[in-house]
Amino acid sequence: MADVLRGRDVADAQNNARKQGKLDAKTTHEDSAVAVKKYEKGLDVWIQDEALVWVQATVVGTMKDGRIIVRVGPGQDSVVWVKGGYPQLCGENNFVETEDLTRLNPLTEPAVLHCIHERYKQGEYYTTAGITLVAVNPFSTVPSLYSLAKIHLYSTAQPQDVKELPPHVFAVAQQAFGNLSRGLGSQAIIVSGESGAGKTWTARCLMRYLATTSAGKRLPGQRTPTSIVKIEKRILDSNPILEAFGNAGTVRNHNSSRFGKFIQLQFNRSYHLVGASIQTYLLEKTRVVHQAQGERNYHIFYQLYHGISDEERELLGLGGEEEEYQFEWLPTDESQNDRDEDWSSFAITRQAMTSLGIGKCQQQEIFRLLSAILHLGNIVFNSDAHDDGCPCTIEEDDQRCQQSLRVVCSLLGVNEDALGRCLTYRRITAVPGRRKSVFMKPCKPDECVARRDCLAKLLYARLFDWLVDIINKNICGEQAEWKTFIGLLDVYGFESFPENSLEQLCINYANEKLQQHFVHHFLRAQQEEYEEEMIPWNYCQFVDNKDCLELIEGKISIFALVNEECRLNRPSDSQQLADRIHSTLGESRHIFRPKSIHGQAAFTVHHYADRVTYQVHGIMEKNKDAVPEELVELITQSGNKFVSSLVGDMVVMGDTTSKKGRTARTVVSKFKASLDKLMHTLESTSPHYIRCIKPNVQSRPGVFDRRHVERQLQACGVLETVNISRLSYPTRLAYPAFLERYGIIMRTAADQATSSRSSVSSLSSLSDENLDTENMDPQDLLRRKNLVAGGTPGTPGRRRRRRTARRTAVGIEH
Ligand code: AD9
Ligand code: MG
Repeated sequence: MADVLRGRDVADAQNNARKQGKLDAKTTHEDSAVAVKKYEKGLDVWIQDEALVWVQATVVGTMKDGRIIVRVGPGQDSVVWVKGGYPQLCGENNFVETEDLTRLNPLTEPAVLHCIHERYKQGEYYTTAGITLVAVNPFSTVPSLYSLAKIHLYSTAQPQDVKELPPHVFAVAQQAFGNLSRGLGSQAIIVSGESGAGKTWTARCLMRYLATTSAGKRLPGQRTPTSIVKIEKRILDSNPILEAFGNAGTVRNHNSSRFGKFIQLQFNRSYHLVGASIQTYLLEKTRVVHQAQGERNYHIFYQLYHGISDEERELLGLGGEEEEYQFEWLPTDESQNDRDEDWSSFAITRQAMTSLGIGKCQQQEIFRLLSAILHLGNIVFNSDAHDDGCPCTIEEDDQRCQQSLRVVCSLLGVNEDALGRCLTYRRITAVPGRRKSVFMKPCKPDECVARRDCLAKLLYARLFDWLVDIINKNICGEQAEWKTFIGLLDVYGFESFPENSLEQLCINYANEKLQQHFVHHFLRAQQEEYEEEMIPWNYCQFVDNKDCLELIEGKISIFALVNEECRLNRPSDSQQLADRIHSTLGESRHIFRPKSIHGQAAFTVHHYADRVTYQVHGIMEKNKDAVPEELVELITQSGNKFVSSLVGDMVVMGDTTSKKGRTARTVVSKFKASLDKLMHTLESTSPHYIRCIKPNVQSRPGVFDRRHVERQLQACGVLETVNISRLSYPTRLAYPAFLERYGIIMRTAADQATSSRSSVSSLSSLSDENLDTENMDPQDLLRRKNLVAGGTPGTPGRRRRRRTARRTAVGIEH
């Protein structure tokens, strides 16, 4: 209570200053703190620093021109002149390493950074920031942090006590589960953060916690039914499979998820976990055929390569006992440790597949397909023939290529000539007059390479979808069985590379969508609610990214222009598209021409997190994602049933419609539709947020790069979240419920006879004089006073909150 009041002092001063015209309407909390207090001698302040971002200093005096003289450094020996209004106040509890950022006073950027850093030094990786949890990645295993004892601690706490326990991902999971089991409907936990920040790790912890605790929610002595144990195991087993096939080592993260994932954990009426369903988003297919410098292909290829037995190796065409095959698409600079890890991970992946109903035979089919994809990468084309004016062919003089060709054909169940023809010729359909004529045109060498890559990407992407389908079939509960769910969202973090293409645009667009969800559902909803209720409220500035989203996905937007260019189906011209984007959308303050991009067609988008420059070259081809019909036909006619079934129902991504009458949609259209659906699902839940923070770019334990952390805190709006949470009332009650609980303090029955709203108003201004102290037992009096100060636990879910708020004019401060 005292902390909140101190926080309010600053806010009150802000309001007074505003009334007196000293501050404009948008001045933030911390600005006001600076404006209302003079830089008195001896005052502790934060000043900006090149290396440490913010350092503490003490005011020595002020100059006539407004500059302030401060002393900095451990011995307070270095004197610096800084501009007035520039340093941030340290406040009374400047050295507090609180586990709840809302208690910081004054709440400033340096204080938040300092607090998180100090906690990190003490091995405290979780900090509460209003309704979000800030999770700093330790980059080292801390077993005690996720032990069964920890799970027990959080799962056995009473709902009102969970918030009193140290901040933790388990606390978030427990709150979500608590809400669910109190009948507050479905919940969602949205995990965000940049690549390598720990989203997937966190999602795994949440899954494990929820699976373990929901199994434990039985009466003492009652055994967990075997069917439930099985389903929990299967749900957890989906992780190693998805990570093997969808994660890869990148320069930012050795286990980077190259797809987005939303998992719904389904609960029945008794709040037992009865199933789950997984939705995946936009797998990065290109990685199968192209790995940037220092990056790896998907883990499963390495696991297979290092993990299978010698007999299997022969069968899969991966080389004999002595022979080490080299694969173009398998960059290998692994140490023995990596090999051992691949070997043991492969055993886990296989075991997980078996647990999920993927039998030995099907596993062999999968491995055959993976081997075929690796061999496809070794097929090369004879460009000399093309230079001599002859059709380009598969290289005949290259022994490795020829061997790979044979292995590919045998594993895929296709004919060598047919494959060769599909890769080196393209079908042209012309309709002169009314007669349709079809002829085959030889491809140029780079076209042949593109067709080979296209085939590999197609097979891998279809295999991934097939796996997700199988997993879902084996873990999904009967629709009639489950009533509510807890959704866990783990999507790729915001990305900005030296070269960014359609993948980054989609990934960053997804992050914009999530940011908007956050802004809408917490920041804005809360502000609007207070305005509606006419509850005293201090204006708090926050960044709404609506305009940026409109620029990307609106009616006239980047996506619309890219789609239109693809529909026109003319030879792609990057410069033309870039010019159209700039001339049509140039008015938006979120897009501009990049300064230096060496003559390349590009555009820069100012995202909520950062500015990113996208190269237009290749965007249209990626958006069409066209698969030549000949390749699909080849695979459909394969003698291998597993392979042919993968493309059985495929709509050919040409330009317009398939033979089956279904429209082949572009990548951005499909991605937008799937995200809209996701947002719709999230709308129906009460959301919880976890912001993962990467303490350094090298992924090292014990290193806290303050500038890197500061940038992430700013980008995900932690400061704004804390500010709003701190200025707001965390508990809401409907008038009748409030009276039911606190009405006993009223002096007479007559007081309670008025409307519940006015009774509540008189109660909220209760002081000692209003209490019927004369006839009261002193203990009772104390208890009643504490009741008023203590508030009530629990925060209702979003929907209920909105309904309740309309009938509530009182907020109680904890
Ligand atoms: V990406 O956007 O998929 O590239 P994530 O998912 O945010 O990324 P991930 O969860 O994969 O990052 O974490 C990166 C690595 O950090 C993990 O492989 C672990 O080695 C490490 N990590 C993350 N969180 C923890 C933790 N709580 N304790 C220990 C952790 N190590
Ligand atoms: Mg991940």
